[in-house]
Amino acid sequence: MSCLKPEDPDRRASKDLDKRIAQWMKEYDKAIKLLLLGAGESGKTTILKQMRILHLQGFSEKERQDKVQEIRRNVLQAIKELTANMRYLRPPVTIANPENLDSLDFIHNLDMMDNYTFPQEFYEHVKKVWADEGVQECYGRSNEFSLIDSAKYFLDKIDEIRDPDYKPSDQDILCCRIRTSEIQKIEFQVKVPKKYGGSSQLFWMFDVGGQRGERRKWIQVFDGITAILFLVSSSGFDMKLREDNDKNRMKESLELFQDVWSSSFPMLYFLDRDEEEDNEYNKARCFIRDKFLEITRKPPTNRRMSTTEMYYDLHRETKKRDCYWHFTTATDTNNVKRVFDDIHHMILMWNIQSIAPS
Ligand SMILES: Nc1nc2c(ncn2[C@@H]2O[C@H](COP(=O)(O)OP(=O)(O)O)[C@@H](O)[C@H]2O)c(=O)[nH]1
Ligand SMILES: [Mg+2]
Repeated sequence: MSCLKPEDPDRRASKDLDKRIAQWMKEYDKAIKLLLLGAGESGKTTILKQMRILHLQGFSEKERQDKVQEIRRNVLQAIKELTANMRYLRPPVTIANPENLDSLDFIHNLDMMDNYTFPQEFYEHVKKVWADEGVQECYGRSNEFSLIDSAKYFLDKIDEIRDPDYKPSDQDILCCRIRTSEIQKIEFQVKVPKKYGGSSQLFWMFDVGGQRGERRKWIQVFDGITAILFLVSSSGFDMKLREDNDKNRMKESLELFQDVWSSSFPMLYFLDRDEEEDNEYNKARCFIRDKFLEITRKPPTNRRMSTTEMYYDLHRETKKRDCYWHFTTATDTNNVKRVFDDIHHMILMWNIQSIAPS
């Protein structure tokens, strides 16, 4: 006669949990969908490029070749924006060395043509103008007008960029700004640490145009999003929007964050960007962080993003919202890797919590 021992309740619970984890691991193959949001020029496309460097094969020779013209166009845009704004500053600045006036004229007369061929003469003029003390003073006040972030980065390396055999580095590609107006999606696999079951996890990351006119497109990718990565440029607190010169960038970003926060998405990361260790800058970015965190602590408001109300209501019932923030530099691959590892870890923890017996 055999005697069946009643099963120890703890063992049973543990077995149940194993089963649920196994089930979860099956589900787990499904993609984790991350949506990058933030105002224009907050670093969304840069983060997407970092994912390609970190989790895919980076950029091919052909892509590098294609970026050459775009980087040269960034040089042209930077020098045009700088020199065009000198006279509009209050008080205005003028060119310091009159010998550079011809070069200034040359730049003023250039159009932002797509097919401009960038003769060597172009670089000579740009170099002279960029070195001019008046232009440098204007650069020092570039928070007073719209200037592409990587202006100094590219203008300082003009000798490399003018080389007919110039091959952009990863950093050059990260710093190259092109306006994104379509939704872009990349897929990549990330290794899961052994303690969480090993194997790998599929991620989808979406990048959408951040400028105002493009926001209605966001709705197309909202469905099934795991988390939103919201980017805020910490250099934007004293800058105006490129698309609306009366609007402060941080204010715009706060309003957008408020909208996204009201949307009740399951999890929300707030990334902030910065690279300077300077104490004053540190204080400024903490101030910015606190402004955004204040929004997350307010009781929910009825402010919503138009047509998605029903969707939001659905999620409000069932999903828990968290908000985590990081200071990060989107152009720094190691920094982004650390932040992304953190995000991945949080998602794993979040999934484990959602399957744990209550
Ligand atoms: N200095 C600095 N520049 C950045 C950072 N993140 C992005 N940029 C630059 O800012 C510009 C706009 O970034 P982009 O990713 O195109 O912004 P998006 O409009 O949100 O997609 C690009 O030239 C980037 O190289 C950052 O953390 N620090
Ligand atoms: Mg973009």
